[in-house]
Amino acid sequence: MAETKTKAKKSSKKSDPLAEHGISEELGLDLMRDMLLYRRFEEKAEEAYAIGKIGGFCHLHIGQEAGAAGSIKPLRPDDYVMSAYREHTQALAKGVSPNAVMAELYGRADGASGGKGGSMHIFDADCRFMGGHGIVGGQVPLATGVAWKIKYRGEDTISLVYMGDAAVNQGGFHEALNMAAVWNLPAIYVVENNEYGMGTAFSRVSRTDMSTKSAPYGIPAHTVDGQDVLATYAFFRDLADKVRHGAGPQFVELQTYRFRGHSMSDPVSGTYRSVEEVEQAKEERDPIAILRDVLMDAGALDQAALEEMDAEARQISAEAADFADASPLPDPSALYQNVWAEINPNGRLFFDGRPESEEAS
Ligand SMILES: Cc1ncc(C[n+]2csc(CCOP(=O)(O)OP(=O)(O)O)c2C)c(N)n1
Repeated sequence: MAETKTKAKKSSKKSDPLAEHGISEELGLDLMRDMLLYRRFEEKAEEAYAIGKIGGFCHLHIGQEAGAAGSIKPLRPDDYVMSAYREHTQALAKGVSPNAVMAELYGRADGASGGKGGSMHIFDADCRFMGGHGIVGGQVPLATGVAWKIKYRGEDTISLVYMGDAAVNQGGFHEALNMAAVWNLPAIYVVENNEYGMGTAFSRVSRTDMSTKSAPYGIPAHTVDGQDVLATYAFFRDLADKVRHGAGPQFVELQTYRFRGHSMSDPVSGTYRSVEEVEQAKEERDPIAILRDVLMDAGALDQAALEEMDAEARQISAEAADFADASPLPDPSALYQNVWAEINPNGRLFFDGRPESEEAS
């Protein structure tokens, strides 16, 4: 009788994604907090752009938040992360403050890059967030260089780089992966496959599936549901550990979807995808709603707690916008700073083209 009871209980039991992925309720709630901040932060940026506070390019990550939260949280603070231009939330995930990210979007002196980089070039060496790169695929060889430096110096960090699906048809991607494979570098190449490169569907620019792209170089490929933050977190927790211990370079496709246009100046749908397609994705593939349901089913979250978290995320984002608005424009002299680097006579690298000391000149 007792045995039958246990069996019946087992078969009627709902799945428990937290336990399946070895993630505590506390960590699940943290991931929720992170994603809510990313969503509200991007909405604030969207609002600021609409009223002319932010100019130039601005590519939002709305819909893709699980990728940033799930893949960066398992990393160590001294691991390196590099990205393309859809990188605001990844910078936040790597520890760059919301104020510094927002001030950079506003082009202000207190921005992460001193207001000279803008939306596409957020950079913070202390957080080991190595940009923000506007050239499609341009960051891939650079991150490979970082991985080479890690190996050359015998460090135990890793270099993780994000790119969009369009980057895998760039020459630099292939050269970099080949070098990383030959030298067995501690690099993780992450494609955020949101199905479109601007208005071009990936299926129109590749005869083969994304998972084949690293095969010519002998680099293992992995496919992860990038809307499921728990699966993403668990996957990167294990992968980062393997790469740190010598597994060599890895290629990961995060299957995701963007809920907004390519950039702030583009329509959400347009001729390349229908309004219905976007609405369906919002309905079925919203990473925040997916985690909310898991946490509520597990009894770890209720509506009041969710609203409290959301209010906090909105507050941080609003404060970041106020901070950015109050920050001054960069001083004109900043134009001549960080322009080049030179090796001084002591063999040390210095920046700004200015010697570090009298003797060094
Ligand atoms: C070398 C280069 N070619 C063209 C562009 C113009 N461009 C900017 S974004 C983009 C599409 C990139 O799409 P994807 O890599 O899939 O990233 P997503 O925008 O979807 O995140 C293109 C072609 C560029 N920035 N760099």
